[in-house]
Amino acid sequence: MNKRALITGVTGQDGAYLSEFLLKKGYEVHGIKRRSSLFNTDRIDHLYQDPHVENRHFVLHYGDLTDSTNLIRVMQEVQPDEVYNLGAQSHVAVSFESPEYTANSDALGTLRLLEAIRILGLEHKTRFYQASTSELYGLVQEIPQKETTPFYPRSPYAVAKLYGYWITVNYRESYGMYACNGILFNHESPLRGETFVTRKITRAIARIAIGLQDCLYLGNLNSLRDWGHARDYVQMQWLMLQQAQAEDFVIATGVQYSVRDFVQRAAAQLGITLRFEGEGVEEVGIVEKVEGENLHVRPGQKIVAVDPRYFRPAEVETLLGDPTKAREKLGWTPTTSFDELVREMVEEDFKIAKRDSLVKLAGFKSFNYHE
Ligand code: NDP
Ligand code: GDR
Repeated sequence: MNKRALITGVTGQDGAYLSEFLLKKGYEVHGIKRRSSLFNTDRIDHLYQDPHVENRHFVLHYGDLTDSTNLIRVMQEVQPDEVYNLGAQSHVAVSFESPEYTANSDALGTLRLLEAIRILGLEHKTRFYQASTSELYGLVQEIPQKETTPFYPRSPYAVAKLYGYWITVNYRESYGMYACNGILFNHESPLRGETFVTRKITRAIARIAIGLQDCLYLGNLNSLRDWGHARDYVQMQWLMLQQAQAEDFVIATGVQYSVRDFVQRAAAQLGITLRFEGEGVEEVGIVEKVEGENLHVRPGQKIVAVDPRYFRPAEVETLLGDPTKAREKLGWTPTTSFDELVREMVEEDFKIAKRDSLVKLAGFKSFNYHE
């Protein structure tokens, strides 16, 4: 019998990569998706199987982490061997705007799933993965951060995820459940949501190069992050559920770059050399040299500026992970370098910008988000 997995957040970045990964391993994959007024399955449409087909391996269920009865019903129907709780209001800045909803979905949502497993008597069958985060470290107490580093969350998102972390540990210790936390540092890809900084940068740089946008407005350029590739990281989510005993692991690359570095590397991929000058809210990114062909930028042009709107009430200035435990116990090392990650993201966004430009030339309106 094929193993059965249930994924919350199946329509998100990690949900898409994990579904693909598990399907290749022969799993029957069930995903929980939210009802939305527009289609929200772009990232997994290539995996979709018509409901009229028999023996489907990929099945979607409507649901929401804020709805216990729904979660219990889906859990009962699926009887999963493995649950991956990837669903969350995952945007740190947005969590300051919607703290209560963030707590409901990210903290209580985790509890609801664990309880659903327990209520249905699945605690010795179903293994549980919780998408924990480097945001737990917040105001960092130790550099680099590892499994034993104390937490100091700095946003409603991180505080909600702190509850998710500890309730997962608590159910493991209280009920003998196989439940574990992956403390994942930032991971990105061409599927990353457009309002996270990396994707916002690669999308904007591509659009500026094509002539669809004039300037990229960002918040804290000094912020330091340990960025990996989502494709590498979902493998770890699976591997963590295949061990003899449930344990928590940090997943990171062990290398750190600033937001400013990311912008420069992204521009360089298209043959644009960027120079930053000025300080604080006055800092700007100016084009120094253009080597790429047919680009709509010229030396001296300002294409990056700071907008304090994107500053956060409390910032996480620096994150750097130590993945030694994952390497030693799970035999894992990330395979995608920072430059490869940036290249892949810029290439994909350049293709999308070209397509948008053709749409515009043909007289149709194209989209332009600034968030
Ligand atoms: P995304 O924001 O891309 O995806 C989040 C998913 O959760 C989407 O499918 C979203 O649905 C779904 N969702 C949101 N709210 C609810 C809800 N109330 N009920 C059910 N589903 C909901 O996140 P990622 O894929 O990047 O991240 C996956 C998980 O890992 C998240 O929990 C995130 O907090 C955590 N994490 C992510 C890291 C990263 O760098 N990417 C690092 C560490 C942790 P919809 O598509 O409808 O919006
Ligand atoms: P983060 O990711 O908060 O680390 O959370 P994000 O890409 O949003 O921010 C990273 C850093 O960049 C700074 N920044 C900006 N961020 C955004 N979004 N937009 C901007 O314009 C901008 N300018 C500067 C931020 O201040 C921050 O310091 C992500 C999410 O995926 C979480 O769900 C996950 O838990 C953590 O990564 C690990």
